[in-house]
Amino acid sequence: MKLGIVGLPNVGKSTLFNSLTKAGAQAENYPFCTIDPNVGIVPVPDERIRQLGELYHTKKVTPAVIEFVDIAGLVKGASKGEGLGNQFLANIREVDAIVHVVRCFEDDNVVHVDGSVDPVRDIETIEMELIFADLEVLERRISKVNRTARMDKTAGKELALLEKIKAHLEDGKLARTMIADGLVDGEDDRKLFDSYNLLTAKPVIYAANVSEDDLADDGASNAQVAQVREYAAKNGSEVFVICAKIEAEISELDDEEKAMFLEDLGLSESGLEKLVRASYTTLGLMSFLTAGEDECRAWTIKSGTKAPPAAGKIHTDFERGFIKAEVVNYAVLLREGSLAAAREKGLVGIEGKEYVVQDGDVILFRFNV
Ligand SMILES: Nc1nc2c(ncn2[C@@H]2O[C@H](COP(=O)(O)OP(=O)(O)O)[C@@H](O)[C@H]2O)c(=O)[nH]1
Ligand SMILES: [Mg+2]
Repeated sequence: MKLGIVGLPNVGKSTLFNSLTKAGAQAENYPFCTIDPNVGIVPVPDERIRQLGELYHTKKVTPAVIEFVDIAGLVKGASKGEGLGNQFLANIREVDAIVHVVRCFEDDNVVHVDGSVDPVRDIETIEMELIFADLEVLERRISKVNRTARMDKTAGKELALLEKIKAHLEDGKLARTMIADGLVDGEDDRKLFDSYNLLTAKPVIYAANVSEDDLADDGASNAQVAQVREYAAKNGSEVFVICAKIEAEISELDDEEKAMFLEDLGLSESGLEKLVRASYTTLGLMSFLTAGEDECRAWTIKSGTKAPPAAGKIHTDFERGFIKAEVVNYAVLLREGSLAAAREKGLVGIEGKEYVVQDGDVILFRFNV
């Protein structure tokens, strides 16, 4: 899963990105690497695999990971090539979801590109650029389909869809609200819609970057956060409140110091943990687990995934030769102390191809290739 961090300049994107990746680097021996300075692999904090690791005295505990990309250069006019313009837009096309950082903190030392703090105006500035970029994609497609429309009946149908999306965007609306509003019907249209890979069709999580003082009550007393929440609710998106500056400080601490620091601030979790949770819900994701002496590991899947494709996450052979899955909830396994003990009590399910994997399932796949 790949998340792109976007927003106007000076809103705290890099501060957030750096603290996310640095926190990742510190988390024990979790795999962490920086592919390039703007891409970081961040482990998904998961208490469950740590506990399973203890139970199994496992050699290696491997969390699920999220890839974050710090996408700089989005300014007014980006879709027309201003700033890093097109390069920036190409980077966004590759991500599964967008974390849109909006400035909700006052600080005279940090210049705002538009002179004042106004989160909804800022969101609209960015989303307008994304809409413009999508309109270009649509127009290119429309002229291509137009050329074949006379010979090809399905082209006429696609043209109607393209014009419908175009009109929606020209109204200043985001493509993803078409899905929510039921404006794309039928499997064929949905497939086409997805194939355009529109920027404004991607799920968005708004990260309201507040000052330290607004953190404890989750931004409840900050009027600007309320505006962001109202805006996000209209297009069915999540908001999470963060203080990038505090995250940067937290990322310097070890686990014990971190726990004390968070408690002092009246918080139960760090911004990273909140962000991971928000992105999981937004994308409809969850984790299943594998456990053993060699490795305890979390694997990310979409909610509703059946056992064979889940097995395929581990290895294609597991999916191809799938026979059955032995499944036990992680908490049950921890309580019983071993898989054998859980089996004896009949607490391990033997599941077939139609089994829908649940969050927190510990699974042993049986396969034959
Ligand atoms: N007061 C305050 N300053 C922040 C916060 N987050 C970032 N900044 C400052 O804002 C400036 C721009 O931050 P940066 O992360 O580089 O912004 P980017 O352009 O969006 O990547 C830097 O001087 C940061 O120290 C915050 O939560 N509170
Ligand atoms: Mg930056």
